[in-house]
Amino acid sequence: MNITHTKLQPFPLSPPLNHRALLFSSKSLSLPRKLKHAHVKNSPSFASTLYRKHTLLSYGCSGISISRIRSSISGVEDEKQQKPVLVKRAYPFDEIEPKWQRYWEENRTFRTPDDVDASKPKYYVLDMFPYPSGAGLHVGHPLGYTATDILARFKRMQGYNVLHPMGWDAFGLPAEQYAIETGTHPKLTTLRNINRFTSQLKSLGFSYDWDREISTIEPEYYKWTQWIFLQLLKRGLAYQAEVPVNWCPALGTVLANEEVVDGVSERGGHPVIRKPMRQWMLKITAYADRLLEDLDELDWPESIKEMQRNWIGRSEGAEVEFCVLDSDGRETDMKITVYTTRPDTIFGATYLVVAPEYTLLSSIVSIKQRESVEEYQEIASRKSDLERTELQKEKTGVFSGCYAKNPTSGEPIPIWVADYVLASYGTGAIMAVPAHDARDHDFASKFDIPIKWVVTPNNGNCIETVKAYSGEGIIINSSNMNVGLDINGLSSKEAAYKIIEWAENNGKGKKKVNYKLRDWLFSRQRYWGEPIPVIFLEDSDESIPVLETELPLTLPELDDFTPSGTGEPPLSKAVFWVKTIDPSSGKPATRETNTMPQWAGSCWYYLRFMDPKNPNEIVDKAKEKYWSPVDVYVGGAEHAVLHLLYSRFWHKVLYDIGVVSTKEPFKCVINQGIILGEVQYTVYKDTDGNYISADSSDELGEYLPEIIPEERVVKSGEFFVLKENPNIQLTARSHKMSKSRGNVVNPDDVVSEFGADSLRLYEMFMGPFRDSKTWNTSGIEGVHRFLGRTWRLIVGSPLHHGVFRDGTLVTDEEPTTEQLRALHKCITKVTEEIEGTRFNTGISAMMEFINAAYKWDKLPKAIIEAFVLLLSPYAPHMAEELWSRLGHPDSISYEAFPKADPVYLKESTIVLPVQINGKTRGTIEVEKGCSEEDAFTLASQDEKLSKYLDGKPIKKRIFVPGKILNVILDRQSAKAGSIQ
Ligand code: ANZ
Repeated sequence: MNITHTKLQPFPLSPPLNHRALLFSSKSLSLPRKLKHAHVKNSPSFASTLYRKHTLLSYGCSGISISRIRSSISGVEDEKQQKPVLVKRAYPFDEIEPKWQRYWEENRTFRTPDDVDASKPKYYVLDMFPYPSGAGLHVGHPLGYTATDILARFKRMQGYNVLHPMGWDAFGLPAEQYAIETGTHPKLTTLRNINRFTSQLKSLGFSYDWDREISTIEPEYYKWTQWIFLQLLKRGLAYQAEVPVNWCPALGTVLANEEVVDGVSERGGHPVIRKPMRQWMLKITAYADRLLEDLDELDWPESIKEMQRNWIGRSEGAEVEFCVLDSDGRETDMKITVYTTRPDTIFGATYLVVAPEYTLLSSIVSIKQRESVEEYQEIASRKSDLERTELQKEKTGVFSGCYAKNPTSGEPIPIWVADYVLASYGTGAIMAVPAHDARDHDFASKFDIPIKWVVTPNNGNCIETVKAYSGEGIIINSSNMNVGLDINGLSSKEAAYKIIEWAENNGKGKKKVNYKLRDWLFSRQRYWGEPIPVIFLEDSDESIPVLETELPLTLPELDDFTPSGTGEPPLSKAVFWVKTIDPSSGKPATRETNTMPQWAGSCWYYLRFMDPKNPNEIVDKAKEKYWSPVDVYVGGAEHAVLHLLYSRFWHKVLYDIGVVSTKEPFKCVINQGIILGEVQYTVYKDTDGNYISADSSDELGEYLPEIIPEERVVKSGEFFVLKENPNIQLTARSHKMSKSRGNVVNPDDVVSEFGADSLRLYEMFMGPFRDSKTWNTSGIEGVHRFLGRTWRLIVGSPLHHGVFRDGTLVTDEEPTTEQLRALHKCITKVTEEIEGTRFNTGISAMMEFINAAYKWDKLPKAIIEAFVLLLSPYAPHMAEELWSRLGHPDSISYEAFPKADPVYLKESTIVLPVQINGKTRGTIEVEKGCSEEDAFTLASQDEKLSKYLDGKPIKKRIFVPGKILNVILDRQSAKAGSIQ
């Protein structure tokens, strides 16, 4: 959505400009003073930018909209002097912002020195670094980035050494897909996108230390990603396995999960099947317990911690062996081991189920059933795990033709094949207890398998219902003295314990802990990723790690990025690169052609920022010790599980090998809320074109929706209605911003219209940082007005030709108590709200301050300087400019953040109304507990009140402490006195 539409008029009172008049009158304009000044300053680039802007403006060139010009018209200083009026601006953000961005860049203001002064406290504040997509920055990005920038600037001003870096998660699928379609090398596309992102980020004034910029695609960086892989390999934490992948025969390629939608390829809609292929796996499961336990210590949102706990999914139960029977019902040597969390229900296991991929399946299936089993396996191979479990309403399965013996009851039970059992969890086989497990109940009911009740609720009620009873309780129907087992009457817990003990004593099973967490599938059949540093000997296929000294193993150049068609990754086409020699044996070998997943580079980038250019080590020990852990890590909730879990896993491995000094990488994680598109109002019409009120039908889908502009909408009570017909209710909804809906807001447009400070402020002011919020253009106008008011308070209104004068309006006066009170209240609030990441309420406090300051006659420098310091983390460009106009030669960025003085926070005085003969004649400021006598003395000294009191006889005084002083004059004696 292009936001340069006519709705944007922050100053609706200004007369609309006539475009032609503007074109005409502007040509005669001389250069603005600022522009001349720029020449004097020997700053040709600045001057030329201004000159370009000036001319664009003068000639009404495209690129600057009328609304932009309108929006910059503001309080005119002298109406009479208006001719020829061109442009009066709210404040000159378009000059200030590039000026200070250039200043920061030239002075490397935000560089964190390489050698840190360890005597100072540190603060490491990190954004989840972006994937530089072709779409450029989205308004969602600056939400988190502004918050971290405020924190970084605030902490710098509080004397911390701040590490606030930015980099690029630059390997990824879109660049590769684009390469396949257009032949453009992914590196080119990626670098182009990085450049665009960089200039966009710079235009927002973020205080990143750009000297530390890293990109995961640079060999100097991925050298260390590969190094970590080798450390994992050395410790047995990286291994190879045959794992099912999404294979698309039509495209001849393996697809990532996100490229498969409803069982077909996203591109082309071709069927996708699950096919086992050799893959690299990382043994994250070896760290499952630690990943779980250490969550407790983290200052992370509870919701994320819970998601990680569920993802790890620790489950305690038992493995129990069931003996397979031959066709005559005799025990064979074959055993099926099941995993169960309810060993107490084992007497109720009336059948077994194995997953379609169960390895022993082909040896147990009967000849008669073979064909149907194979058919079933083929169908199941096309389904994802999610489709087989959560999404599958109707259970499916096929009898294997074979039986096993329930080891406790001794009864033969059928073995079924069903896809609701996953090969990848537990043992890939289950004992099915239809009376007490809902899935088994559905299945048994459908296939007419006996249901045996073995648990009753504690109250002993009859439980034979149409549904499974899955709770715990008292065991029934569970005794077989032939095997020495009687668990009847025991509680579920006691029974489970007894069954495990029995199984262990009889060699039939053992206690077992399982995790939902799977080992991490680490291979991708892709070009645009880090090469995996392993070679295979041609004669034996033995895998050999590349020597650490040979890293980085660089990605070879390729012209053809299309899949090979055989499932071999695109890298296999780089024959010159694939063929190699094993340096230790001299034997011919081939390189691994799978690459690493995108997660790899983002797993550890926070470490490299601490020491980004170190060629010899992943990170210098002392630097790591100083900067670790990341103090605040801000990003989207979509990374709650995978990225954050993978990083924690690698970090723990690095901790075990002594590379890092902390057990956890990120002390505090904060998720910013998402920004939804502007509210869309929809009105509905029937086929004859008549409006239908949204409340008159439950089936609005049957009518024709029409999106209408806000101008045609008015609020009526809780609802929105058509302005022209208030009987017609509308629907008002915010949607996720997306290209297809056309509701994407481009931050560049907002910056050119209102300036970066306004965008920063608006994103922080939209609502609580962690909540979802709806974009609203008039909201930006509001904060932009606040900034304009702040500017005009301190600098004054523009001169008639639209230029603001130099310097400020501040005076050297001593601040009054009232002013100090307003300031220190503001300091307290802004400080507390930044610390609590409640940025929106911090802004409200500054707005209150500006409102109060507009009532003052004088603006003491001390007060205004302190306010500018408070404003600087939020609106750094304006703050720098004001700071410099206040006479400071250096950047505001390292000035001390103001501290509130408690003296001014105490509400120690009150304003007391004073009445004379019952009529309020004025007020006095008194101490809270002030006595009647003191109040009266103050009233008599007050300039205004003394006129009424001077020398007059007083009949009585009525004093209500803290509320009022009423002085009743003695009129009689006054009259008598006058006669005398
Ligand atoms: C018998 C039983 C009786 C079960 C009962 C549950 C309730 P969690 O907690 O998720 O670990 N199961 C085991 N392996 C499976 C697999 N590969 N695919 C699908 N289901 C599997 O769940 C463990 C329970 O899920 C196990 O306990 C097993 O069913 C099933 F009243 O065994 B139970």
